[in-house]
Amino acid sequence: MPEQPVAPDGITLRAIYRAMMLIRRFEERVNELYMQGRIPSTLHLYIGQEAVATGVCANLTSDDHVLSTHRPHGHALAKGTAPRSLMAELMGKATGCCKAKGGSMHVGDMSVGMVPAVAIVGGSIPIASGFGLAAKMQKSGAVAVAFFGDGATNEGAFHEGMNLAAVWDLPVLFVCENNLYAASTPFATAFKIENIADRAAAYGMPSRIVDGNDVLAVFEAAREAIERARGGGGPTLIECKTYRLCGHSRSDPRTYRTKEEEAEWQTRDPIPRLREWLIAEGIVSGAELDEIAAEVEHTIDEAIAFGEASPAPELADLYSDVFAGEG
Ligand SMILES: Cc1ncc(C[n+]2csc(CCOP(=O)(O)OP(=O)(O)O)c2C)c(N)n1
Ligand SMILES: [Mg+2]
Repeated sequence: MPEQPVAPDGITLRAIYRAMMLIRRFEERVNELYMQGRIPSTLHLYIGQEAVATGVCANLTSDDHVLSTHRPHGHALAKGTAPRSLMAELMGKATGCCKAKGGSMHVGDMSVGMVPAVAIVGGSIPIASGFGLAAKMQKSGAVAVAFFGDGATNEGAFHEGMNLAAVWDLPVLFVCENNLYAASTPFATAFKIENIADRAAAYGMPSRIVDGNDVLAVFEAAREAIERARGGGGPTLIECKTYRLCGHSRSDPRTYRTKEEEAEWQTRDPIPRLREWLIAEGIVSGAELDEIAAEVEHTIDEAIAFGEASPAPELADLYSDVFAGEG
């Protein structure tokens, strides 16, 4: 039996499977609720990319910080945000993780190190370097992780954030989720290079390319980079090659990609892939994985019931938690 990866807080392969299932089913249910008008605003779903958030965050503790994007639900859940408070936030309820002031694109929970997400493409990258600088100055031993898409690496903020982290040897992990599209723009029309990881050399930073649909490959690459960062060895760029199996946001007809391409990536779906491997290696039985899935479903049912039963925010709280030192 292969050795089970064990993260700082004892996360095992079962927990990794559970985390991926939670993200997948949470978002599938959220999408249904959205279509029924029970969730306002808009949604950018993470379906297909679950192995990235899960594999990276399994190496983190709540003292480490995660910076996310307009597509943050998976990062938030993987970092330990409670499903019920995330669901309530998406529903715009006072019990939400940001008391309804965040909504889908700004979810976060500082108590678990999930910094409220930044929906400006590339915007989270220099902020991660700022968290890394704070950790270095405070000698806290914490790391900061920035998740971002391929499109973000063509923003100036990517250059600034990467360069500062490199010259100051900051404990930061830059995780590019290259899902081959920035909204409807295909990778090949926006890049003259094949691998975004190549850009790390321009900052004197090590890099890795991993199969972003293989959670164990992501886990191992992140573990190595995070160990180096914690030991004072500076930042790393990890490029995870992946694919979003859903549309970019609400009502995306996906005319910019072919049905054949989608079908091909469907065969590489990270969740059935892990399931089949766990069963084939005799690590976890199919029946036990089904039990995990049922337990996940129960957690989501409970989160939906909690969100729906929760009150809307009070008008009197409109300005609370908005300015430091007030409300
Ligand atoms: C600075 C900025 N420009 C444009 C947008 C609109 N926008 C939102 S998501 C997105 C595509 C981002 O692509 P990528 O970084 O590859 O992330 P993905 O959506 O693929 O996860 C764009 C252009 C934005 N939010 N911020
Ligand atoms: Mg993209």
